[in-house]
Amino acid sequence: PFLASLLTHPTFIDGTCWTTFIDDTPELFTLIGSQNRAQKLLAYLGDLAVNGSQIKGQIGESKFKGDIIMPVLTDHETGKPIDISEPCKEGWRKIITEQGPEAFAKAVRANKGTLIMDTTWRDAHQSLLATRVRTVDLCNIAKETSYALSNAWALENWGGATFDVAMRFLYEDPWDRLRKMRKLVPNIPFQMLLRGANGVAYSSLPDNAIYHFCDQAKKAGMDIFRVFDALNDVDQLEVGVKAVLKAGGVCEGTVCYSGDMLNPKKKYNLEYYLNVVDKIVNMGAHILGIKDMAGVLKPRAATMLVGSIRKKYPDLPIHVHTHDSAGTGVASMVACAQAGADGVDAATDSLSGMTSQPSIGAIVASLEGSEQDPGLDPHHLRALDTYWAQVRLLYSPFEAGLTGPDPEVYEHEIPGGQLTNLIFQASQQGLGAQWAQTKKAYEQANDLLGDIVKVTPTSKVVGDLAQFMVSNNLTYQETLDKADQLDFPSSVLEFFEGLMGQPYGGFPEPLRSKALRNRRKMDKRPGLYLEKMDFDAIRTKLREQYGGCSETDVASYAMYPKVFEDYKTFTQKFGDLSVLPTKFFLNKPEVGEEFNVELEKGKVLILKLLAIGPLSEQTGQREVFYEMNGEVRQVAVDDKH
Ligand code: 3PY
Ligand code: ZN
Repeated sequence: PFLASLLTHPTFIDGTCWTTFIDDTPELFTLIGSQNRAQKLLAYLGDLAVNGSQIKGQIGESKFKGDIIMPVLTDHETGKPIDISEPCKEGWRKIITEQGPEAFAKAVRANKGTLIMDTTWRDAHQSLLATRVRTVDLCNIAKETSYALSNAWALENWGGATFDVAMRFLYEDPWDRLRKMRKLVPNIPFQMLLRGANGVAYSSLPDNAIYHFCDQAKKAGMDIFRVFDALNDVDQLEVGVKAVLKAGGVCEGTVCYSGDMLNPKKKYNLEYYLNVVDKIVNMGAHILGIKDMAGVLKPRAATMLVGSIRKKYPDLPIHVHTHDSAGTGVASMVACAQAGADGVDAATDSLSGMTSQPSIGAIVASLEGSEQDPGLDPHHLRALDTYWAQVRLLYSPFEAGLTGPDPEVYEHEIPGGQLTNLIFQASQQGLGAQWAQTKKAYEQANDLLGDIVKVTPTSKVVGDLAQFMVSNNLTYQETLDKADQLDFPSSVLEFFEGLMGQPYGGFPEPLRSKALRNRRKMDKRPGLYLEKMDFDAIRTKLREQYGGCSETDVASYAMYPKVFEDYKTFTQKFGDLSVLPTKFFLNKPEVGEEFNVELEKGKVLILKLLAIGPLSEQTGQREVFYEMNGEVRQVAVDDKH
């Protein structure tokens, strides 16, 4: 019917030239666009109906497939619902946009209470749900969040694994996510996690790629950049810090906490940390971050570490991050607050605990009425959490099946997100019994590598070596003895080459040389060896390949060339799936079930699965019939069973 209407359109019939035709009849071309998009969407939905979800890491279907009930925030005084038709305007971001990063740093330092950064939009789901929470589910609660968390330090909502996973597994543009969130939450600062000279990738990139990335991120709406280096290599860290400062962002220069500084037998002690902090301060970071990625910062150590830094640097804002793996997260964050931290991290209750951040409700309750009271309304927090409780069930196919705290983390020191992944992998491969062995191997692998700081990407190095030892049945001693013959995982070799920077105390020898054999050894930061990234060449390539590209596409390609190309190939076939409600992204629709997809504002498709045809022996395909806005549409789908 569309083609018929096009061919019989008077302008078409009388042969007026095409450009005038496009200008004069834009409605027809929006129609072409949405027809095209609708057809692509149908290709995905047809595939889903026949084969089920193909999303990597998904096991089974969502536990909850109902309609999400949205929370209503009420005003305490009037008892009436708060009008959220427009996002809230009050919040800490105003200081950043109106007065700049230094003013923000001063203001959070001068603030009496301890502020909370909510990590629900990044680290919480990275740690519990394999980073799979989609843009639509973040945006759907964004306006309520802008009110309930208007006094928060920030929302951590980007960076870390979200960048890679958005494109690789969710077929979403991470920049598009950022821009959408920004529109809906103009008042609360956004904070991201930047892996220093690695950007948001897994090993070092040329310096100009980091500068380009930070500049684009700042322009797209990012405010605060938590910059860390996985080895606390300050040369590596400095690349990120400088790039953030140049872009005009708030720079949270971060030291990663490892081991147990109260244990005199351990490698990293107070003196070590204070030394790294001195260097971060000298780089000109606005804020000091302490990143306890494994959740091994016990309350007494927290008091000593934060207290010592506070004493040495009375004006330096301190922001602490932890994971609740051992169950001590609330106690540690309370200790940090009492010792003088200006901000601590927490996650919405339903996405908190264990490998995620400690519960926001629990921290707020613990500090309530004290000098450190974070100034958040517990009723509003709980209202928000009713949303997240439902969303967690929607994403149940990505649960790792964690059952409780793991105090053994003090020995193996596996970071939160990785701990979830490793547990998940062990249970998937039926290696439940081997899990204990993997944890032990992780500890040994860490020792073999010289007791390094472990967080992305170095945590992957230790994890890969541990799995290598388990699967090849290698003891600690055998790994050392046979190192010159073993085929080590590539991440281990990259680490030994120096591609992730220099570990404190140097590389372990003779293991490094034995493992590397003839490979290069870099003894300075890798950026000094890498060629500048040629951005003009990338722009030309992407334009030729895709008929156009944005500067944020260029940044995505610079971080993850292959992942970006795969993502583009996918969207060319299936369109932009970020508009599809998660229920119908992850689960087979029921025959006869009607649902809506808003392709763009005001352009809604009403869809219903009508039938799935029989398998054709010749083609191996099935016809799938959907009703789309009242018309029957069919799509041929390969049956992958
Ligand atoms: C990341 O780099 O993704 C992390 O979350 C490190 O903790
Ligand atoms: Zn974390």
